Amino acid sequence: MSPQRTLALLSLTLPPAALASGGTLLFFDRPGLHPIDEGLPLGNGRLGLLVPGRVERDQLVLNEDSVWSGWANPDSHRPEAAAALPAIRQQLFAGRIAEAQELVATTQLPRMEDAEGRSLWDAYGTYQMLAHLDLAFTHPPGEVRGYRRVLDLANALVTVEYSIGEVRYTREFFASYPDQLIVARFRASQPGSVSLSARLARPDTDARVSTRHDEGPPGQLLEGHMPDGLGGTALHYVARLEVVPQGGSTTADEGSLEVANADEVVLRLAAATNFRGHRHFPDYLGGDPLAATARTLAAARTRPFDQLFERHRADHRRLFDRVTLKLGETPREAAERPIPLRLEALAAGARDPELIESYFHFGRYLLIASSRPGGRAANLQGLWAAASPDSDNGRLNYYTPWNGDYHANINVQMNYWPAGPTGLEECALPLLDLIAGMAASGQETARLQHGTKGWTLHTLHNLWGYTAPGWEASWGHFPLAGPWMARHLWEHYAFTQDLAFLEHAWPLLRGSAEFLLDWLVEDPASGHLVSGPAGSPENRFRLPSGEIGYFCMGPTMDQMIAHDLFSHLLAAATALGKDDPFVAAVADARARLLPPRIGPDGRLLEWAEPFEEPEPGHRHLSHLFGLHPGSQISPGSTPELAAAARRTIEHRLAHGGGHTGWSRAWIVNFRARLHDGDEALANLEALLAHSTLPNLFDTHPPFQIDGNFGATAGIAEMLLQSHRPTEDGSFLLELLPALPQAWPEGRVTGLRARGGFVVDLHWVRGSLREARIVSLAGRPLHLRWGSHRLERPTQPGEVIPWAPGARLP
Ligand code: FUC
Repeated sequence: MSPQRTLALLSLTLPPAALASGGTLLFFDRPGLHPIDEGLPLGNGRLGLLVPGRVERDQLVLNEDSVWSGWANPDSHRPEAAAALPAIRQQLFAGRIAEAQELVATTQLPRMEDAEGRSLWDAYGTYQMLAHLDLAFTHPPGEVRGYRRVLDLANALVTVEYSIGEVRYTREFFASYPDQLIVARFRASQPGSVSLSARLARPDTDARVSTRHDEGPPGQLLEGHMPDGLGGTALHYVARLEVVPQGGSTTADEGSLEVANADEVVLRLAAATNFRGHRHFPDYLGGDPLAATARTLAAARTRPFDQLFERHRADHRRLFDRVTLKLGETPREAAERPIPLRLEALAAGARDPELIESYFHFGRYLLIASSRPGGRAANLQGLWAAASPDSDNGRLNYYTPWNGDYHANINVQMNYWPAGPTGLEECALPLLDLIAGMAASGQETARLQHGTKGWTLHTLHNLWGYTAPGWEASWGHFPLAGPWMARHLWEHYAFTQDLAFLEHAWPLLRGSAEFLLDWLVEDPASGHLVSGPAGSPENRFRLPSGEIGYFCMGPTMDQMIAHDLFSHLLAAATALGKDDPFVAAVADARARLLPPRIGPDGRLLEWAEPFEEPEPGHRHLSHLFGLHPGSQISPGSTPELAAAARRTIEHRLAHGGGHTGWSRAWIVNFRARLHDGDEALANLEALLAHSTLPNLFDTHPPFQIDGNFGATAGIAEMLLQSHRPTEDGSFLLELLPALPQAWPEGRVTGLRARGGFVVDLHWVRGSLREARIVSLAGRPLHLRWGSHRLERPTQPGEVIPWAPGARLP
């Protein structure tokens, strides 16, 4: 905003229609300064936009989810790694941890430079924003009044409105999946009042921007190639903008597109790269993004704005409207305040159940916006990255925190926790593509690095199929990331009951189990099968000598992941009627796994022994994997382990745990699985109070989207759980298992349970008033609410009402 213009921050009251929208409108009363922290996100699963909404000069951030630097690195594996494994294992079994770690460091990790001196780090690359869309508006002189910015989650629409003089200005933005476009419209309450200039820019890079004079409306083309980190270039990216004014005059010069005194202006924006998809390992590039974007814009020219919007709205609502949620009433005056003020009030102790509804809807919205078939899986920032000026030289730095990659030791998995429970399994399809890609390159990691069959990866994964260990042992070496990813194949089947999908996924599940069977070794002391050399993601322990260790044989998380994958493989084999020696070998191996153990202080052991912890409040709670997302531990089936899990959480929290957004979100899920409803809510509120940016994005810090998704799943887990398998191949549906006292009355519709059930719940005074279950697949139904149970067969499509608590006082 220019200095001569002061923004009158009027406190606006939303119109009654907005209040009735059930927590799906996010309201802000001022523009954003920082695009990531305050911009309003839009996305069609592939293209993303952040709208700060500044009045005079706005800088929108445009993303395309395959915009990555770097390239596949053929030297990331260590051919000598497998041969060193027996020695490392022997040292670890003998307690010679320092020695073993030394050997891990010298034999198991990639070299940071290849023979030609090229850096591994540069070749790994980074996800980055595509471009800025710079907009400059010309207004008559006068004060800005009545500013509001709204993200309408139900319609996936951002609007910015303000008045200057007698004129009310409106901007609308959406990102369309059906038309693969970003669309904006600028209007004013008086004719001839829209004057703006628009410009695509990718500063401090070699991107070329040119004004187009070919067919169609005036437009701009931005294109360039990403550095491959090996001295050349790789990915080809393209963005095309066109401007369609009504009335007024338009000038298109090489700098920008200018429209003066129009009644209305529509912008259409297409973008693409030549990345062909994760499954195309190692031939990732192909196709012509110049032609593809030209085709996209040409197709859109046949549709007026309203039609483009209607097609977008219908597509979005088909997914978004599947779930409704009512957790309570926030006092009207509080509910009408802008989101940042509501977050502040919550941090000061106010209860705001409608803000939690909004946060839940926002999580579902973000998954729809960042993960749709045809696009990439949601990365660490979903798909919203923004370059920012480097403090040293002021040039734009395109690095995205943690490379904006796929971290597979909690983060990318957490992104997909809400998909099944909140009715968005289609949005998990890009993840299933990603897993197929991981398996393709991860076969090399299994063979070259570990000397095993099957496939796996470690902590890091980029667009170029990186599956070798990361470059530091303490965080980068995590061979059980593969089986953890593979659990999502089973989850997709569990929610959808799509047997054809399971058949298709079987080779990947089997490949993951093959890796495990080769990787696990017998502990000479106990005879159990253990994983190792292995750590507990990113955590460390202290040896009696004072030395810091990370590796042991049989850390709890690895054992639990192996148990989980083997269990899913066996369930899949039953569902598919597969009964062969391989399946028998998996059953045998599962029975021999070192089980979870409780340490002398009543907590679950994280490593092979109760080592001292230098950081007792560590953000990862890896050894609780069996409680969530796994199902090895539950209060009903393993009460002692569940009690140990509770003590583990309390110990972490007492030492400052839960301080990153995703860590806090995971704790919400743990507490829900332990049926500790009040504690689940307390952690959810802590997440909103301490780890949430003004635009509701989760912050690590900085922005990391996993916490949004993890907490959305956590809210669903408080209301419905279905992780416990039953003997007849179905699942136990636990209704309202972790309802906090602060939500005595509420309603949820459209939650999904494993086994193919749609669940609506209505509760009053903390008691289930009525449940309505739709059985999509005809699986046996096992319902539980408190001590009440219902067990019965079902038919596909059958609707089952249940009102066990109706007679309760
Ligand atoms: C994991 C975490 C970090 C961070 C990074 C992206 O490795 O340990 O806290 O979230 O991923």
